[in-house]
Amino acid sequence: IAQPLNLQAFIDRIDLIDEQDNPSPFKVLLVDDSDTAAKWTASVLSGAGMVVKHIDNPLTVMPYLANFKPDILLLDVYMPECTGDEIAKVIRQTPQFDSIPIVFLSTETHRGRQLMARSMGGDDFLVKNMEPDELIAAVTITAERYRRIRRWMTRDSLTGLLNHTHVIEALSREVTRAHKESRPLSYAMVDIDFFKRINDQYGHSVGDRVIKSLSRLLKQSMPNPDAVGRYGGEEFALIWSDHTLIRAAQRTDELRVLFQDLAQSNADGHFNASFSAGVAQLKDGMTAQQLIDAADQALYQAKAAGRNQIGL
Ligand code: GH3
Ligand code: MG
Ligand code: MG
Ligand code: MG
Repeated sequence: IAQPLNLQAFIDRIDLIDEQDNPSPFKVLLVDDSDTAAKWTASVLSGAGMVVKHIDNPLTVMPYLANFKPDILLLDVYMPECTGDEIAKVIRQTPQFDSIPIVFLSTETHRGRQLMARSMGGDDFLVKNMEPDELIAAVTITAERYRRIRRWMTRDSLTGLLNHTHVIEALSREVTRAHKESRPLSYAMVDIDFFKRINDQYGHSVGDRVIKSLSRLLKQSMPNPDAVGRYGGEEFALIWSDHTLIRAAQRTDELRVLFQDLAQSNADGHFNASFSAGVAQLKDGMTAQQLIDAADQALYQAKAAGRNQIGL
């Protein structure tokens, strides 16, 4: 929604995004045929708090990218099985690994050879035997930058919650897991009541603040902050992993009570807002889309029955 430039509204927008929920240590996947070189690199980086996994055969890198999920890949260039740039080229052809930064770490000092390696998809080229501080800084800068980019790709810019695409992806993963492990899974669709009225009465920036206050509440109250997404404008998705329908409904109702009691402020004072939610539990053979549709139906019931309540 377009708004006139307003510095406070702009600052309000960034504070949620910059909030890093406990940044985890960087995971480094180190590919080097030399045990001695790898030991040194690993000890320097783990000394700086990073988690390092070393493999010596570049041909085995793919499963490690998928399972270890490194924040950064440190690649030697000259190895017996194939060169680091050959591996970089293969990795870059795999869309799911395109956002993993690749840093070469080699004895190669020839500029042309370094550039050739980088043209295969490398982000940086470090020459071995550098000072420990320099190595730590170079790895941190690149890993941090990519982590920020990934965050922007998956988050909603107003609230910092998972965006529409990524909350559905998270739900799909949970649906697969729930079917495989025969665990309960519930899903709630939350929608703020009479939100158009809030916008019309107090203006869109007050409306935005209401959305942000609910986002904060949901993020703080859910067991896992990545179980909450902004599904749409004033609609939120809650993934209740391992929750039966009744338990998920109870917990969503607790959130409803917390939200209705939150004082929302406008220019003249305070007002209260509320939400309705529809909750559904995954049944045998159901897809993520069918679960969302079931919750949507339940939400419709809650709205029709008078709002500020949970539909089942
Ligand atoms: P109901 O109780 O039936 O949900 O009524 P409602 O007014 O909330 O109905 P509806 O869901 O149709 O309206 C949602 C409104 O939310 C429409 C849109 O203008 C507004 N909206 C969507 N995204 C944003 C946003 O990011 N900021 C603000 N301020 N308003 C938004
Ligand atoms: Mg080597
Ligand atoms: Mg709506
Ligand atoms: Mg609404």
